[in-house]
Amino acid sequence: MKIRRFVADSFQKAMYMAKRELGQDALIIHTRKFKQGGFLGFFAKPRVEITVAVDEEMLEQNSEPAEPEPGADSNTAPEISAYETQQDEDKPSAVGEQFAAASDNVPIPLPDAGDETPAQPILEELQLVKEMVAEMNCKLNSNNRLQSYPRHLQQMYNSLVNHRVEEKLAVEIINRVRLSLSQQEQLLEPERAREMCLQIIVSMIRKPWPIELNQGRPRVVAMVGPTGVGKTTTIAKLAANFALLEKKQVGLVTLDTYRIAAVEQLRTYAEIIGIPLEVAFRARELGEALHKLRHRDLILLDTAGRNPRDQRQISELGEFIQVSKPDEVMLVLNTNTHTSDLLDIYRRFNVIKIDKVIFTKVDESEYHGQILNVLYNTRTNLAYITNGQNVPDDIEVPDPIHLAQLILEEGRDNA
Ligand SMILES: Nc1nc2c(ncn2[C@@H]2O[C@H](COP(=O)(O)OP(=O)(O)OP(=O)(O)O)[C@@H](O)[C@H]2O)c(=O)[nH]1
Ligand SMILES: [Mg+2]
Repeated sequence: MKIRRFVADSFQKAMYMAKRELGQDALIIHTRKFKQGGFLGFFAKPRVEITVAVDEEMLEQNSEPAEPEPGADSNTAPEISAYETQQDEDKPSAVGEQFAAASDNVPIPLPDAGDETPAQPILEELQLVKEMVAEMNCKLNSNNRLQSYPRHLQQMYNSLVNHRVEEKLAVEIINRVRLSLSQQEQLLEPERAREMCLQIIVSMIRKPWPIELNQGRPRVVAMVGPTGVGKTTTIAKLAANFALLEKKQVGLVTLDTYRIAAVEQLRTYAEIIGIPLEVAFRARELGEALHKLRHRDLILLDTAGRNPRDQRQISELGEFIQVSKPDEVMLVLNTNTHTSDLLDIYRRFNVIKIDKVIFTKVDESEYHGQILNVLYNTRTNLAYITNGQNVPDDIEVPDPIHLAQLILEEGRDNA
């Protein structure tokens, strides 16, 4: 696979150049808008970069020069301000889209810079609309393209989408499968395509990263998240596993003093496991609590469930996090939540810098695509998944292959 970048002053011009260079079958795998040049942040020109992948076989077939655009010759062809070529198999890409017809649009000529005619804002708006239409065309084309793929690739796409993998991500996965197989393999080897698809999902999930203890000082881990997602139960599971199975010295601190029952909930677990629990009402007490537990191997910090939409609550949580300076902050997410909400929760909690995520209540969720969507979109590592109410059993460091199978194969049942 060859990956190339094209930068121009509009999406359309960049697409035109990519199409002329690489042919109709190239895939847009990423688009980005940015500003270039200017002085002290002023007068910078808006630029559009598209990253395009093409099968080397296809590139050879396309070595014939593409038909010139109507009305475009070497004099009228849009200017490319930067052009980069790169061979990079592993580079993560955001959205995989085919763009056969979209680039057929002829760019609207914009007035020269400095031309302050009243028509300029209208022309710019029109240009924007054309770009949006071109993007929508890309999406439509990707769906049309899918229909021309071998049936098992279409089924794979349906499985992913049925399993709540975002459509654009499912398209990207299927396109990556296609690009990594020869045409013959694509047509005749469905099992090979399935294995390739699993491999691609595994690479998107990445290696899970559970708690690793420090040498000579305690590892401090804070759990944060919305209300009722399972923070306290997850802490109890981790504490029991580290203390009873791995024979480590564990200590608990709770900052959740909003509800009496919350302290009692954790105290009950601490007593059963036989480990100390400190309660901190204010930042000063948090410092004292951590000092008391300084000889422990692991200190787990429980926090009150926070409404991600309440900035005051989030910044109050941030103050506690600043005082305790944990080695890692884990965002606990309920798997049974829509991707858009999960991403919103992540974005709002990430004000306090999230290091890893934990997905709880996997047992209650029929679908698992949300896990992939969040991990891929946020590029955050998964630490654990929990799959039941039993302490300490219902927690595990997920096996990415098993997770990928759940995402692909349970979806297939529903296809
Ligand atoms: N089915 C299922 N239930 C879970 C899981 N983890 C936690 N729960 C349940 O979810 C409920 C809430 O759990 P808590 O641990 O109190 O949640 P929390 O995030 O600490 O809640 P707040 O402190 O109130 O924000 C309890 O009934 C738990 O037993 C899980 O993996 N699967
Ligand atoms: Mg709790």
